[in-house]
Amino acid sequence: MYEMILTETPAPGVGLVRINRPQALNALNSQVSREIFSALEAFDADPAIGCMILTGSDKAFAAGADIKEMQGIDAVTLFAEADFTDWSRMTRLRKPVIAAVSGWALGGGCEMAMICDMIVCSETAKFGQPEISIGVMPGAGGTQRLTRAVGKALAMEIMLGNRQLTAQEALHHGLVNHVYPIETYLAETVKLAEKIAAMPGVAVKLIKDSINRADELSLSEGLNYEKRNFYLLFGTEDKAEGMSAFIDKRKPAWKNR
Ligand code: DAK
Repeated sequence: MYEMILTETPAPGVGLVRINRPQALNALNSQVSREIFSALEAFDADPAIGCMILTGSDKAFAAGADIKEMQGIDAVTLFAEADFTDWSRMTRLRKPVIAAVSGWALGGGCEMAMICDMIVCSETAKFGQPEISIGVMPGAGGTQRLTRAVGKALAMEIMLGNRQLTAQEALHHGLVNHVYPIETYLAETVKLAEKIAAMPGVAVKLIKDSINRADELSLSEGLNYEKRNFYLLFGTEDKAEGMSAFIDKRKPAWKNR
């Protein structure tokens, strides 16, 4: 069904998408991007899945959008070509996505990791936005998401000076959640995803939704938005089950409803 990605469910409730274009360091051409978005959307719609992982190989998460494909594209084609430009498909996923990054996460690779809700990486991970060195600039969120993550001064240096961040620097500046040895980063990501997948599903979606609003709304609008999502959860079976289980001193059995 897919040619440039692999999918699997490595643990209960966890859907994993692996970018598999090793000859080009997982460069994201329009077919790879389309396959990634479709596979994530399929997991998002699957009631058996509660959390997703997007990963690449140990050598490269993704070395950016495909420069060989972009070389032949003009501005009007780019504007009209939804497959290449519509990365917002990823922002519409309702279940959490964790990027498991090892090796290169450059340009669109770094941007795709940042669209995910969390990033776990190996000690070999290298994050950067080198678009300026090929005469362009980030176009899938780099100037916005990286700046929010690491602050203006460092973001300027990364994007204007083509500075790369090591895994430890990325951890220090709040871009990633965890750094693990290359042998274990993926297994650790699966453990985290499995833990999230075992949580009540409606609450998971509404928490993700509310946190992502924090970047978009004023504090008072955000607090109002949060409150409405909180109220909504009082209509779920999982709210009744969670509170009863606490009082009965037993483990809750979530229905994700
Ligand atoms: N595109 C195409 N091919 C790539 C590639 C890329 N980004 N990165 C690597 N490759 C290919 C190389 O051409 C080479 O292929 P062959 O020559 O063997 O056929 C193979 O992968 C191995 O690469 P290298 O021989 O270069 O490997 P090295 O270990 O020497 O170097 C490297 C690794 C990652 C430092 C180097 O490959 C490199 O600098 N790659 C380019 C990194 C880069 O500039 N990335 C940013 C691209 S611009 C948007 C969405 C996305 C974007 C923009 C808008 N919208 C939704 C609007 C994103 C733009 C970008 O990412």
